[in-house]
Amino acid sequence: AGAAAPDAPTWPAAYAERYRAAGYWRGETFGQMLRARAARHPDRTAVVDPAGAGRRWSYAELDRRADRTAAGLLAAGIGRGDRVVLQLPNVAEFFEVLFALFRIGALPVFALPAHRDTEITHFCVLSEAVAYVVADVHEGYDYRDLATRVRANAPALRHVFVVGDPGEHTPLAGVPREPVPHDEPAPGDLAFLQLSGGSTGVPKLIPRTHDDYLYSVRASDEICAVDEDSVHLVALPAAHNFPLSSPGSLGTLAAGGRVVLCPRPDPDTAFPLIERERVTHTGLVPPLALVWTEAAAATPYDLSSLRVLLVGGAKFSEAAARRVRPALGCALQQVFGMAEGLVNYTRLDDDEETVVTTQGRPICPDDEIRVVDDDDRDVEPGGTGHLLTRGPYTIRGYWRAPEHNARSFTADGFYRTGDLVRLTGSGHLVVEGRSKDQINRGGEKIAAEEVENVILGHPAVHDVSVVAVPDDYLGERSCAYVILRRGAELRAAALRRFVRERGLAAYKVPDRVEFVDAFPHTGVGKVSKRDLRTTAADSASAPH
Ligand code: J2J
Repeated sequence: AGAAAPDAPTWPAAYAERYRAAGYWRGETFGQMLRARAARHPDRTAVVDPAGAGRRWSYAELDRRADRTAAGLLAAGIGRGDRVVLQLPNVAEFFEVLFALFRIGALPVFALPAHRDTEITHFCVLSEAVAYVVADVHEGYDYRDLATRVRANAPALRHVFVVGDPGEHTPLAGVPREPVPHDEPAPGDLAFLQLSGGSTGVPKLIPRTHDDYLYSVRASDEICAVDEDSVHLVALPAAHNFPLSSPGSLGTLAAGGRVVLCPRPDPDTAFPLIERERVTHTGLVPPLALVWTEAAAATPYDLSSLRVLLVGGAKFSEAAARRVRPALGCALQQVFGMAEGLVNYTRLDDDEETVVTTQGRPICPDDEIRVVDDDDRDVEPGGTGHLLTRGPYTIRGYWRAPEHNARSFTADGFYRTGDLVRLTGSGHLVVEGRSKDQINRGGEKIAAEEVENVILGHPAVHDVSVVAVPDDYLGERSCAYVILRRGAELRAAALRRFVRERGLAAYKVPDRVEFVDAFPHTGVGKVSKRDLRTTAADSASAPH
């Protein structure tokens, strides 16, 4: 009998050895990293949380809190290798819990505040999570009620910890106790499970190790000029891979800088914080970068401390990219990254044309890039094709998903990103499109199939196809083409409500619903999403 498939496929020994020898994997965990920073400069500010009555935690304070919460989690029976779904808004406790989990070797599963019943239940069931950490109420939504409902469907879930008023659950503030000696994870162990943007019916979990992620974070610091004096504003949801690691909050903490949490990413909230905290770095998705550049022209706030604006998550148009420096007075770095690993940045010393027309080049000399046709043959130099990649911080497979892995990775371990790119002479990548069945709604990823499955659950629906429609502001919006059952009646608004009530994140609710009699088909009888997209784009640009 063959050995059981591992939860998380890993690098072959020869690659691991090479990555260690090259100094990428340094044998340090995130728990040790924070310990070292706290020892070196205990009194420097690590985290500023303007929402929580203006709290400021020093490195020593964050270190101490992580230890105490770690002890509390251990006392609750949570330990090395256990999964814990973490769903917190941009509050200081996010880092307290995160580093507590890192220290005891339990694996956070990074949910986003927008996720609802369907997503959270899936994460809990798939990961067999033993605990779920939430806020009480945020932006008018009660996460304690969500936790109660999720609990009923997730048999392995033993604890719900609440930051704030716990309701029927356990207060996070109630768990801390005196630090206790415990097992520490090894640097090669998994550190957490990140979410995949996805292109299939259910989201996949991405297993990242301390060694590989710390490398990507440290290298990002160097590329983005992050050091002890850097102040990073976390404007996007803190748990997303971009604000977490490119270079993000973890990059800033690894450098000994200061992390400022922004409760909402709008200029009215962010600009006063930039002035007050003398923010030097932040990261935005393209639609927000557009809003900020426009707002900067008339703002009374002093934004002169800003040195670098990172823009990524979706394609940033050249026209918009050109406006960043004049409007905000800071450098632009485009970042094309993915939670599965590979991250590309334009460099601070790249010429202006490169910065505004490309999505950057890989972090690491050992990031292997292939641009291939539909049959996995390399395209001509400069040609557009599918991006495949392999390297020291790119996963070799998703968590517990062997069948999916057989499709998403080549036999020799390259990850099929689903992005269509071309390489410039300087080795920079230009994102030209996408082959995966996904909608990129201003950086928020929607797997068409996940939404289609929910819509198919409506009794009036015979068939559905969800596609992207171009949009000036978000880049793309979603449109559901629906074929109703014979004689059935349904209005667009009712269908959208149905999707929301099924407990899907609001950003996945189709922006538009079109009722049709049939779908265009490809030669082999499959629904042609390409033709549907063309139809959608034509009707979007036609005068109404
Ligand atoms: C075009 N498409 C882009 C870009 C990501 C840094 C930055 C972003 C992410 C991220 C990240 C793009 N232009 N500049 O994890 O560390 C699309 C691609 C890619 C997918 C990954 C990071 N930047 N994309 O967005 O896992 O399609 O990570 O494959 O959410 O976003 O999505 P995600």
